[in-house]
Amino acid sequence: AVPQRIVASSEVERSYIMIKPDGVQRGLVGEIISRFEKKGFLLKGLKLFQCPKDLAQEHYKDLKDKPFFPKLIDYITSGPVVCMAWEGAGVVASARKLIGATNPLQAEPGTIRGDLAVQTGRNVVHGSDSPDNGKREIELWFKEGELCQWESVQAPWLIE
Ligand code: IDP
Ligand code: MG
Repeated sequence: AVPQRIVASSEVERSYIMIKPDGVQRGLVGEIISRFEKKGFLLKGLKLFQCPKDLAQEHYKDLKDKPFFPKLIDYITSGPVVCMAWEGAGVVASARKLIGATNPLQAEPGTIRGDLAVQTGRNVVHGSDSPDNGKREIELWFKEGELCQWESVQAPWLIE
């Protein structure tokens, strides 16, 4: 395999991870970020952001016909969210594992939702469900120039 650090950034897998308004209100920002940091993925973008309604609707457009859609949009726009772009081979599937099942009561202990939440409608964090959606969502939530090009000093100790 080609070492990750010499792959052009556009080819590197990225996931859009977002701490939802309940995670921010409950003081879980540091805890949630640290799970991804400790795992060894690379943080490429980070901001606290009050999401407008149209952006929330676009982000969740695949769910627009679900009965809970209006409540979901109210929830996501109810307070600031923390928007993040995380990078690394396999980051999308791995982040979904770290996050746990959509319903926090079914999420395994040790996962973010399994440890920190009790209801689907307040499940504290979002993670992209495919590399294509990771790219789409990062382009949706971040503007040109908001991502940083950098390399962690840990890289040689994480990737052989
Ligand atoms: P995911 O966040 O685990 O990918 P999705 O099915 O993509 O789950 O749903 C997106 C979000 O919509 C969920 O994280 C949750 O906040 C909300 N949601 C999904 N299903 C329900 C439901 O049955 N009731 C209320 N909210 C829901
Ligand atoms: Mg989803």
